Amino acid sequence: MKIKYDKLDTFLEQGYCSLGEVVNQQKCKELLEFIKTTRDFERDLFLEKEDFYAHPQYTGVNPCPGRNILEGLDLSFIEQNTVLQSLLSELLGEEYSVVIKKVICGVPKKWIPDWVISEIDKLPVPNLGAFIKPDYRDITYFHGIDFHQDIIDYKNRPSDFITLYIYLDDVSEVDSPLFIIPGSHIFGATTFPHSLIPHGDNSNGWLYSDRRGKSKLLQRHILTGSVGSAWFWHSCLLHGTQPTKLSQSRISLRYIIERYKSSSSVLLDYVNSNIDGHLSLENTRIDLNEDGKSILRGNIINGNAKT
Ligand SMILES: O=C(O)CCC(=O)C(=O)O
Ligand SMILES: [Fe+2]
Repeated sequence: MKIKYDKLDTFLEQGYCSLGEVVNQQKCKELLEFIKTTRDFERDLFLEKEDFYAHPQYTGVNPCPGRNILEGLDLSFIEQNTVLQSLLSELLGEEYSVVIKKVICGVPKKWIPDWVISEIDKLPVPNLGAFIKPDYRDITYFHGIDFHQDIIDYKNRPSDFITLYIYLDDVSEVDSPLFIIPGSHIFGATTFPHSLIPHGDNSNGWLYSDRRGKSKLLQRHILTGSVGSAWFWHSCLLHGTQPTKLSQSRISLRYIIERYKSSSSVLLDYVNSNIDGHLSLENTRIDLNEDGKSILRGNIINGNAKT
């Protein structure tokens, strides 16, 4: 396969692309400062316990049209970035489009009330949205998240999109960096929680099985980087984070970007043609009940999954 941009080599082979500090750092810092002025992150995010238990609501608690802090902001420093535009055009076709963009906040334990800590204890997806005051649900809040594929949110949708992730903070190993598992897109979409068994002496090796007879030994990779660093990955690439051990947040931007539906074959189609598995699933996860509440405990990335 002949490609214009060498940077896309790793996407072809490993399902992700590391862009380095591609986004204007000053603009990222300004955006971060703005986000931080919109609320008291440390003391005012969470509902009162009584209010939550009066009407527990687990779905519809993430940013959506009409409730998204990024709506109305000028993000041309990202969306018109020429490097990003060139790479995304080659991968997805020139008329790619943004499905959703949002701010993600990794919340430190210190900010979370004790009753919420008990609710999310050992959950595979500790999305805090249910416990956040409605006005502040224009951001997604996590306290770590187990290894998953972003297609988890898109049942019955083909793998026709990528995730673009941009750090607005400097992120070192202790700031809850993202972990990705390069090459893990190769079995296509598999059901969450995934079959991942630690392998070897260090904590990098994982034996990944598609539960349909295929397995592969893969190495985890840690995405550390300074403000403005960006990556994008295939919708079936496994990734996650451990909760931050520090008392500060980690704020990032996350875009879902889809290939133009009717354009002729693009690079993503080629990558998909090499996938040995399903490109879409009817049921992407088995951890939630019909109210959207988690019914599973145990978290692979933190080493306390039930086996
Ligand atoms: O920022 C994080 O901690 C993980 C976010 C993530 O993987 C997602 O939103 O899909
Ligand atoms: Fe994700």
